[in-house]
Amino acid sequence: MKLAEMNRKWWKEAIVYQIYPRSFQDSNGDGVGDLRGIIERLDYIQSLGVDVVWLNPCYRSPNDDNGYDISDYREIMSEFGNMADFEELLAGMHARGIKLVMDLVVNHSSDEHEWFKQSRLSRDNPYRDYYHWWPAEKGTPPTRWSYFDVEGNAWKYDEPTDAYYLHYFSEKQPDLNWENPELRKEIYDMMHFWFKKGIDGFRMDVITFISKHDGYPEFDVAYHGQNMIDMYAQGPRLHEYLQEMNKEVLSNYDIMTVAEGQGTHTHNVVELVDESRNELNMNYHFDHQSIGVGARYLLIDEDFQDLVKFKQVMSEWDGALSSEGWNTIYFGNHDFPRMVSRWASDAPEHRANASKMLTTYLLSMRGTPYYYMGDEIGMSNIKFDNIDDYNDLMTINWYNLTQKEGGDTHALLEAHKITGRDNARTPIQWDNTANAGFTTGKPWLKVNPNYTSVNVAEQQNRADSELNYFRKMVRLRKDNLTLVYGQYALLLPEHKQLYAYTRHLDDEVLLVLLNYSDTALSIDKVALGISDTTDTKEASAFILINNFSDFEMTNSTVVLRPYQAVIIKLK
Ligand code: TEU
Ligand code: CA
Repeated sequence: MKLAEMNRKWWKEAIVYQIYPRSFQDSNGDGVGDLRGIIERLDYIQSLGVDVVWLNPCYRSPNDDNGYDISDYREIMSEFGNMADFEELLAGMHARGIKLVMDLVVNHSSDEHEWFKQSRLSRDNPYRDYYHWWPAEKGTPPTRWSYFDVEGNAWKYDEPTDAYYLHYFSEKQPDLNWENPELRKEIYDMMHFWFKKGIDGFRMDVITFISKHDGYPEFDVAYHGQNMIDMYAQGPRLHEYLQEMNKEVLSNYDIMTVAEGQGTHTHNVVELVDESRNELNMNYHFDHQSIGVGARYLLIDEDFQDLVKFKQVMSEWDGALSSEGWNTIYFGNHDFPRMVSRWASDAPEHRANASKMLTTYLLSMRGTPYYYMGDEIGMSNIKFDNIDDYNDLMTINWYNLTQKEGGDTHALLEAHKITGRDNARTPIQWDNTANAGFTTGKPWLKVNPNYTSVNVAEQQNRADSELNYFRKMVRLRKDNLTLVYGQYALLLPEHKQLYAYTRHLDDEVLLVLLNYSDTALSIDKVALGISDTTDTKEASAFILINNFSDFEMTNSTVVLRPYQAVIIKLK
């Protein structure tokens, strides 16, 4: 790989930091994070060195699904502030050289959106075709699975017009009908509205689901339940709509786009992100997230940490996008548990090193890293014991459904201690004062009790903190284009504890060594491309980053401590 031959783009070289506004900082004591809270913390965000902030939805919403149910796309959620706050936030970011990417949620709206209120009034209302309706006289609608429905049924009967409407998510999130050109035009106008305000891109919520199959045919039973996701993502006009959106809106601005790529796999991702197709810039996949977990997010095997499988998935994704398109790398976001609990270890003796190791991974792979707020201080899962502590409608619905079926609710709760979405939604731990400095009121979701020791204030000036390690790793990536564009090559694919790879650009070769386990390892030097005459002292001179203070080699092996991460410049 040669830098001169790379198609360089700012969004390929960017590090994205995700902010879930509800849990970042509360400015007015109502227990809910808000835009003014983010404004108060802008200097902190800048201190991280990140280039882009992705903000979860902050539009007007009745909050059935925390902002993913939008009732007005051109207004700010009252709990979060108002448009003046938003403009101040955007200006504050731009003044600090940070770009702002918003969430675009257009597979569905809220049932409280004016369009839907109209649509359900009568069958001949002008807004009727803004949504998907199945008239009751045609009988029971074809099976469609819903993520957030208590019955798992995506059709909801609506009395006034004796018809069912489609909702892939909760019944308060009716799916928009993209087949209707008027609806598409409304969406494009709304996107222009935000781009004209100066935003720098969109993360597109379940965008792969927007095209529905004509006449809603029955899908093969093999695609029933959660498997329906793959059908949802194969709507016949998906690419036509994205190309139209690109032409009408995206191509007019210097912005970035990323698909939340449900149902996207290595065999079809290029259709979405190949530049010559003029659709989207990036996609994030879910293939690694399903390792070790099954339906309703239950743990399906003891071997939850199947590193060999993980390496294989991530390497295949790198390969799929090595010549066309561009990859993304992430462990967690507001839909997944805390990365350190899910992918490494939050045991007190390992948490800090494990989270630094995962940070090293995210920021040394090819693809744009999406880093979730709070991970920079190594926040971990809260692990609620009680269903009443949960706010997330997904956990609550699945709990109710399991109860209704006479299933094992205890097992569900135990599994959700590892997998539940609320684990990542607990407030940011700023300091060791009440409520971790997040709010002076009662937080909307409990603060993780470990805030007394795990918090920003404690880590801010401690040289070897997780926070300062993150800043250092950000700097390293920004200073080394090899970490951005370099060829990725996996070493020792069958190793069950070690994830090792090289990144190669022009004449430079970097070796990344990550111990993904809680036991020390010794690995044959030659297998890693380190000459057996190199000694510890020599190698140390070429270490670019290390989450421990030392690094050990014998004549024939490299020794890694539990969760140790090292990047060595080989050439
Ligand atoms: O997520 C869609 C989605 O794929 C999730 O339902 C995911 O499968 C689940 O969280 C388990 O990981 C997007 C948003 O990110 C999510 O927060 C919303 O709830 C959902 O869309 C509906 O808008
Ligand atoms: Ca508030």
